[in-house]
Amino acid sequence: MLRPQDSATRERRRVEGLWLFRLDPQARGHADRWWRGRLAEAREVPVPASYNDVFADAATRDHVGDAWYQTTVRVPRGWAGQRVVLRFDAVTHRAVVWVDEVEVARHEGGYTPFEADITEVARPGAEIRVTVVVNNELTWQSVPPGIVQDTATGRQQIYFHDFFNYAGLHRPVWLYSTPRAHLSDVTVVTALAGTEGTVDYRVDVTGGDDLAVRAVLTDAEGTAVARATGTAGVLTVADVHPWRPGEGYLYDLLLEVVDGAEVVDAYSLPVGVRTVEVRGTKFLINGEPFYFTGFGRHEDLPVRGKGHDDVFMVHDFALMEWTGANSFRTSHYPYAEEVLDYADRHGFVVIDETAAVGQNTAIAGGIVGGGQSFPTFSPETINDASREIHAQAIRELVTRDKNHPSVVLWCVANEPESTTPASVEYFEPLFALTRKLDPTRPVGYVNMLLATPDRDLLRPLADVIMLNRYWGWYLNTGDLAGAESNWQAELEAWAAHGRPIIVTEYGADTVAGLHTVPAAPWSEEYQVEYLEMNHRVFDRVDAVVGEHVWNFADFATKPGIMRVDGNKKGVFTRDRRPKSAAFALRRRWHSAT
Ligand code: BDP
Repeated sequence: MLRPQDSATRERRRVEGLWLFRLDPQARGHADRWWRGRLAEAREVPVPASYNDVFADAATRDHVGDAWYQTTVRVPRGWAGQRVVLRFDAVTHRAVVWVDEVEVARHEGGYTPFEADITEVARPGAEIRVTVVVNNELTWQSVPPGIVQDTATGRQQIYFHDFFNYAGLHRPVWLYSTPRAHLSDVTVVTALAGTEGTVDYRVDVTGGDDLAVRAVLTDAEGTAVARATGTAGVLTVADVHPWRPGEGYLYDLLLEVVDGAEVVDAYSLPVGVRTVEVRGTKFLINGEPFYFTGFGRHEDLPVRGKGHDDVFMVHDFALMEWTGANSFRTSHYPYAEEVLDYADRHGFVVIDETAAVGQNTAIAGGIVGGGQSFPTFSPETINDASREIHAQAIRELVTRDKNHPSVVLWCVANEPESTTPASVEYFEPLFALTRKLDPTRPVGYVNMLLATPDRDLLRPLADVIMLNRYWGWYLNTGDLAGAESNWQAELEAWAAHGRPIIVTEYGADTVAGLHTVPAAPWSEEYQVEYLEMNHRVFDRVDAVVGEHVWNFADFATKPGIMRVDGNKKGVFTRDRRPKSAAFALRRRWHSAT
């Protein structure tokens, strides 16, 4: 599915602003067919945004179930004869969409796009009514998982991950046109050999099998550097300017479907020419060892929740650059495509993660899960049906992000159970699927601290070892000397496997403005000393090829006795003010590069 764009043959418009909005706590909307007319008893809600925090009542914030959105939009008259498509970049966690009285789309999964060809129901020049029902329930058969409980006081959502279960129309909604015969997919794979680069391209054309395709690659100065024809081909670039970390050099690949002299459809794709490879304990980009500095992050903002916001996107990148970060992980779900485009253009390196977080009842069954215990993988909990939903999420992630040069590594799950034969059985096909979908990038999962090197069983499936470790925080709390020696011993055990290691999380909750002498947990001084201890350990273990601090900024979580107004492991506060740790990281990361 190609991202909408304006081209010589395509147009798009954003369907944003204030939509009508109504919660459906009694789940009546489907039976009463709320899509059949103007949504009654509706409030206004901004799109894109999470709905949870924009109002002032707990019923909206904590709503479990369906929420209805509705707007009207006029289909441009000039689109007559074109294909008309309605696309949602992300609706969390699932959606059904109607145009007027016709159901046009259903989608499971909160962080990847879906669309509907609405040509038959959208008459150019006419206004259409778009109704969306958003459901935010997490069950054993969703990614991420959860449990919905009916209690005497209402429905409650239990979930096993450490960030607030925001819901809504989180990213842009588009109405766009394409010609009837159109490009429907593009895949590029790039390679480097000395000063020469190659771009292998493959396109799908729908509705025009007999039409020809031509491809032109243009450099950043606007000079055409290679041309080819056909639905697949190789473009060779002499004296190639590679995409590399810190320098997001992009070519433009213009693809045209042609009928003789007539251009039937045109689509252009930014292309970064680079390679990625794991060799021994090294992670190579363009054949050179790469060391990841940066953060695990969240799409999380005051009031907007997980709503995409260009202002904060640019600001967050600026702050990451200021600290000397060269990379980040899309913890714990695929981020907005705007973020990946920005990373492409600015030479940021991205570990791209699915929304599979919380597939681990060893963590969930304790404090997080309200004291109940369940097997993680079983016919009654995470089962074959869940795995199929997880597989679909991987398909949608790879399909969406395969052409981004910034993406160098797929992460299939964060901290899943990884110590049981059931976990191997669950994950083996998912690793195989990811590799089949994209043979060009390494694949991994993020290991959690209970799955020590002697107990973890998933490592042989992964190309890279990714570890979340909290020595000095959850373990050896307040005892950095003890933490240092335990951490060193554990990392050496992992290093013995001869794979690159990225420490994908290390962090300490820190209340901005809390200062102590000597350094004590929750103070800014402790966060700094905690990070310095970690860095001493990393610098002593050659196989460590990356450090991502948890977290870039403080973020919202569900309420709990482990959290004070959310998770405070941010190097920046939720409103992006630096804690002392930000300056310490800046000193280390700028001197390293
Ligand atoms: C890790 C999780 C992350 C949490 C973090 C923490 O991957 O989502 O927020 O711990 O406890 O286990 O701060």
